[in-house]
Amino acid sequence: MSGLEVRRDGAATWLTLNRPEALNALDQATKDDLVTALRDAADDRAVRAVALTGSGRAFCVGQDLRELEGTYREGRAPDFAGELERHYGPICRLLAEMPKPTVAVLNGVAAGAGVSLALACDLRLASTAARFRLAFAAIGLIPDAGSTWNLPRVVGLSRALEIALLGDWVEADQALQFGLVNRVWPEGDLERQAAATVAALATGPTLALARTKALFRDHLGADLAGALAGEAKAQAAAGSSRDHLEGVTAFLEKRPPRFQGA
Ligand code: T3D
Repeated sequence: MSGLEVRRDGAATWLTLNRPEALNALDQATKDDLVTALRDAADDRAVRAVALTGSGRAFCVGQDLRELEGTYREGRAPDFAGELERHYGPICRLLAEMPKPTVAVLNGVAAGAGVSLALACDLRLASTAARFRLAFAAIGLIPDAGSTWNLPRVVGLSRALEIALLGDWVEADQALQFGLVNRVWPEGDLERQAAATVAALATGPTLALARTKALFRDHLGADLAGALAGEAKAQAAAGSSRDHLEGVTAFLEKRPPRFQGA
């Protein structure tokens, strides 16, 4: 059985981590499949939004620690840097940089690199069953898979240090208060509400949404002049898209727009 299920729903691709017996811990095969599925989704122009979720009671508990322990038992040292370059780096970059919205649908517990994956997405939608623990310090590691970059940007430096150094659980309501997640729904409502949100993104003006996410990320490190120049360049491109024309026409005709993503 594959550790990753890939499913199309209209113009959205849903990726479901599917090792519920190990709380969707990431083993080599699952990470390989995830890199491939994300590359495919990034390259396929017909895919206009990507959702990442988990099966069972967890979203993802990060690195498969049994696999890591197996390495030690064989008398080998794990190649942490190589592993980050091969899997975690590409996964996080694809989620953050692909030219379409990415959404983590947090159905349950997220720990370690599972939190990092959620942070790499553009949006995080959670159920009341979701809870978060960075968990790296508990096994003597530093937070990786992009979380030292993403977490302070998402919740601010002080909260990020609190979450990383103290290693406390962050419950769903607290995560919402911290800005760690964007929405929280009762457990039974997550599937329907998240599907509606992802479908809305997948039928949106994809080029404009792609440029928006790229500009927000790029401009975190830019000065005002650089941001204004970046906006001018991107707006020239968005303004010549068919979806821009459709948006204006739909407004004037008092009807919902039918965006094609081009
Ligand atoms: O290569 C690199 O670059 C290294 C990168 C590392 C990045 C990381 O992600 S480090 C952080 C790894 N994650 C963790 O440390 C979390 C470990 N898990 C837990 O602390 C607990 O499982 C939870 C608090 C998340 C949930 O607890 P609970 O009591 O609800 O469930 P459980 O009984 O602990 O887990 C259920 C099963 O899932 C269990 O299997 P079993 O005993 O029934 O056969 C457990 O071993 C398994 N499981 C949970 N987490 C992992 C795991 N198996 C492998 N790897 C895991 N990370």
